[in-house]
Amino acid sequence: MRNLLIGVIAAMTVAAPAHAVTFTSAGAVATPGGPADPGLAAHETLLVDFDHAAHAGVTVATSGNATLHTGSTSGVAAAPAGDASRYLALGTGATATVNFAGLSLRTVSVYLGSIDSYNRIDVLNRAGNVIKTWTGNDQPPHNGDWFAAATNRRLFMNFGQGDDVGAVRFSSSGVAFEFDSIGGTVAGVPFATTTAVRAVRVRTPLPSFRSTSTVFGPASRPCLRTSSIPSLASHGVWVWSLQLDVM
Ligand SMILES: [Ca+2]
Repeated sequence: MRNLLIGVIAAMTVAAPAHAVTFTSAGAVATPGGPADPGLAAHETLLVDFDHAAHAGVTVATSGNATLHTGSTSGVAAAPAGDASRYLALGTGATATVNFAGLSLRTVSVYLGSIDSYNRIDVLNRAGNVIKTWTGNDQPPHNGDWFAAATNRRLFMNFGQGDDVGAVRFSSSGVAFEFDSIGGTVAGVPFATTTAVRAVRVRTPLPSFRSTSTVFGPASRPCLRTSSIPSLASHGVWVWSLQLDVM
């Protein structure tokens, strides 16, 4: 067939807010003194450590049996592995809500001690709705071990701009949920974005070629019109498109 490639019409990039809260975690790291907090993520600032005043724009509100401890007391609270400072422990039915609605955080991380299946974290948007939940069941073996790297972990929460996150709420339905050292990415790092790339080529025999029009739009919308060509099949028109999403 005497086809002629008449053009790579265009390629373009569209950036849009991503809607996705994701969780990752890292177990306590080995040190000469025993397992210890892996530490804040890159770019994070310490927001709450229960030893000093919270970072500007951050408040912590508790309900029920939420108490500060230093060291471990069997049957009451176990310090997160390697944590000799003050930490917060939630008994059965207690909650602690860390509110940062004025900061537009990109990430939050927290060091969790002796993870149990009944420990829970809800991520709330500024309207107060729960948009993502983590529980101890998501992190086997969730057996409350005081020292194991598997049960003493830093949980990393990553937010998209479209999530509009305003708070993180900790709660427990058993004894206990212990945590410390809450960090967050306050500024300087862009939100994750969705990038859509589309490239379209049209090939048609020269005698029948008249014109084409191409319309680009977000990934969720049609991007190509070939209405000026009477029949795609009979004129050997083909379309190639590529969509690339980057989170
Ligand atoms: Ca502390």
